[in-house]
Amino acid sequence: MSGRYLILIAAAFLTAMVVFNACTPDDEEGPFTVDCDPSLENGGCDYAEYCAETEVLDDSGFPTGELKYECTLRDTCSYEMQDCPIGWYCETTGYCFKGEGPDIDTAQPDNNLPDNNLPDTDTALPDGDTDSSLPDTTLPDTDTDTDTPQPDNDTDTTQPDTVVPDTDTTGVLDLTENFENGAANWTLEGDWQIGAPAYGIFTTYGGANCAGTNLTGVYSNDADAKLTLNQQLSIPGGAAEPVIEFYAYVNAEGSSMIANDYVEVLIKKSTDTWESATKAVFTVGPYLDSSKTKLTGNTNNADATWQLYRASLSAVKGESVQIAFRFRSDSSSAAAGIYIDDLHIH
Ligand SMILES: [Ca+2]
Ligand SMILES: [Ca+2]
Repeated sequence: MSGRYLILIAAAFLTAMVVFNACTPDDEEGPFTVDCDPSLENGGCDYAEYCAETEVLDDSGFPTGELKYECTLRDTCSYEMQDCPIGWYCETTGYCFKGEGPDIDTAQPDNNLPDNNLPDTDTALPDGDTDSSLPDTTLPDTDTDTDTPQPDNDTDTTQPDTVVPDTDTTGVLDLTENFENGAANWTLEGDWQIGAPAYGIFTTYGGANCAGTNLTGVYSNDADAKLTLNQQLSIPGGAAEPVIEFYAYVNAEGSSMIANDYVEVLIKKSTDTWESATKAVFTVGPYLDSSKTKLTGNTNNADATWQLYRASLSAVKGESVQIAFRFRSDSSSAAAGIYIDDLHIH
């Protein structure tokens, strides 16, 4: 290559350098000005700053479509108020950070609902929603309390119970009657009396009083008389078996084969008459006829003790019923009678 060519090449190179430099934007104004790097943690900015993304404007103030990143001071905020712009949350340091923020509620598991940047304040409610500003529409109630007066067994009183039906009726019924308050709760017909027995067994099962078919002598012939509990009973409809149980002294003409004189327990639904009422069938009790519905026998008084009798009320589950002890006797051969104490319906 000759010296002339070398000079020409050098001249062309210098010319190109001048032109190139003239067209290169300087670092302060150019579209690729990078004060921070968004790929770095916090863009490489100070803690009180964030790596802001802005569009580069041209000399006339119009967006060029190019982006630049600059460390920018964060907004200050109140952690309690969470007063950052939408899409930002207030850190405990008092600076706004982008995002939804951590779940502030440590007492409840997060049910995957977004926190909406609001601090969660519910720590006592059983709903699984950590964001107290959102209604609980996701999680079923899981409370298992046994309150029964309310149709809703939800312990969370701020929300309607729309998920779990109330099947909890256990414990509604727990009636105990020891007859110590006299006849306040009862309607007595015929031979029925409440008081201290002065005949037959001469003692109560407990306390001073019991109920009985004439407490001072033998019962009447041709009797048909009820001892009726005045109140209506709501028999639970749940899984538990409702029962009626009581202690009785039995001394009445009859046997397992035939009940000449007897007491039966009638369970009357609102649609029944006393004649059509259900008769309790006893599973426990020594002096019963073969139908297990009539207390009778022991006229020789060989067993002068109080004995437990028990019958299921499952046949009237979920019903409102009234209970009566019905005493009937035939036309002859009376005896000491049938006494009742410590009635328990549950
Ligand atoms: Ca008693
Ligand atoms: Ca008789």
